[in-house]
Amino acid sequence: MSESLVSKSKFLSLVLRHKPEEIGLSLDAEGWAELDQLIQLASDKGIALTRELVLEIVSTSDKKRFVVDPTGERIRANQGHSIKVDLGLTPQQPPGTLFHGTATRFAASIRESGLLPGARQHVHLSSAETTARDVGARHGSPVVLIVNAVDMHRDGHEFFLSANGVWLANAVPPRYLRFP
Ligand code: HQG
Repeated sequence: MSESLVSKSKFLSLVLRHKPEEIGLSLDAEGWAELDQLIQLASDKGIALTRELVLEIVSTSDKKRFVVDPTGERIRANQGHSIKVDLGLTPQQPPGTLFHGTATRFAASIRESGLLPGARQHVHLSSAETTARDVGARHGSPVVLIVNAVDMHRDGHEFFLSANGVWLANAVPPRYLRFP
């Protein structure tokens, strides 16, 4: 993806996950925005978006961050929200083991309190260790924690799978975490 598309993709993440009010956009309860309205409000702020550009971002996003509904009228982020939206996800049985990448400087606090969603709606977990390492490296020197998802699920904790393959949990108590 070109640099200009990456910056437009980051803009979409900002307004569809965190701050729609920044451009006066409204999302419905399920996180959908009207695509035409989004394009208009963005251009009012000097961000040149067209339907074609948005569709290119949606289809080439490495993590499939966004989805356009079948009518082509609405767009939303698949996960990663800090604002409260109902993605309509149903609880799923997770793989036995999941991974969470974080920075080594957070490890002591995580040992103490477990994984907390912080600003986001969920804690993000990966089925692949390599993905988790990349996520952790965004924050600094990475460390990958192993989540005992089988026990956690058996004990009644819910797991959700986002449309783009990210495992989500409300929190992960310390007893289900293994540190390398
Ligand atoms: C850490 C990207 C101290 C947590 C990625 C993480 C992901 C704690 C940071 C998605 C803690 C939050 C999400 C505790 C958790 N004490 N630190 N008790 N509990 N943390 O960015 O998981 O590119 O909100 O380990 O691919 O890094 O945006 O979450 O380091 O899927 O599409 O607090 O963002 O996707 O950081 O990343 P974040 P994350 P996109």
